[in-house]
Amino acid sequence: MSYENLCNAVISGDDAKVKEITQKLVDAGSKPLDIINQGLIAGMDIVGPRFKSGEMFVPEVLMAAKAMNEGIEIVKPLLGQECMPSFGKVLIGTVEGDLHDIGKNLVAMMLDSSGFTVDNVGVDITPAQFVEHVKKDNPDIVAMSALLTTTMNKMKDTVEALKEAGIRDKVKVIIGGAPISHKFAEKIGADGYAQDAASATELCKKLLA
Ligand code: B1M
Repeated sequence: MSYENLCNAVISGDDAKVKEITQKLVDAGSKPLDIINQGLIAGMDIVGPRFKSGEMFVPEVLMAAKAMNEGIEIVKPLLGQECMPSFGKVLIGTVEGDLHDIGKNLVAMMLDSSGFTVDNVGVDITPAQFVEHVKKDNPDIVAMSALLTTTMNKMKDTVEALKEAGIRDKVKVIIGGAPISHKFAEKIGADGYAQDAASATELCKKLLA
């Protein structure tokens, strides 16, 4: 059993195989962090670009992320002093008035499986609620999703609310969702726009580098 086998099992979303290989690597004395980085996360690192290029579709990505999480669950208790690596903390939610969460959850899952700490605060999040979460949870990045043209302006309101609360400079703000564009992100003063889950992960890594 090798890290490559594990990586391939993640890519094919085969959670039974991921569990089996992860356990065998643990039993063989592999380091938990090596299993995570060279097997589990390595698999998601391939899934991201494949999803972006259209080689993989939403259900396959969700299966891969689920499979990866099964492996993480086995390894997590063994980490002991070795801390889970984290690129940073991302607070993610769908804006006020908007209940669409499939894409937002996909972005959250991809970030989580790429090594970010993710605080997924749900849907219909008002600007004031985003501000409260930022104050309470101290994220590095606020990620907002909107699927409706009628709710996308809530992203602007949230940026304004962060400014009014005096905490805009403490966080990076990224936005995404079907009606969103680079131009809109610039217009409302966000730090970035991502078209899909893989790009969102790349963008977060870039913003925190
Ligand atoms: Co709604 N809906 N919906 N809907 N829905 C759309 C968005 C719509 C385009 C359908 C249509 O008319 N053709 C349309 C919006 C039109 C517009 O505003 N221009 C629409 C409408 C009108 C509505 C209602 C108003 C319908 C009604 O009740 N009359 C209503 C609104 C409810 C509300 O939110 N208040 C409504 C309700 C619903 C359901 C509840 C039935 C359901 C949502 C279920 C759920 O999410 N739990 C639903 C669905 C499923 C859709 C469609 C069919 C699919 C959306 C989806 O999940 N796509 C959608 C039509 C469509 O897109 N074909 C539609 C798959 C998902 C993986 O993609 O969300 O785009 P997506 O996410 C992508 C990227 O956008 C990006 O990454 C993801 C992965 O690549 N991304 C980010 C998303 N968030 C990101 C954040 C980032 C970065 C990237 O960084 C922060």
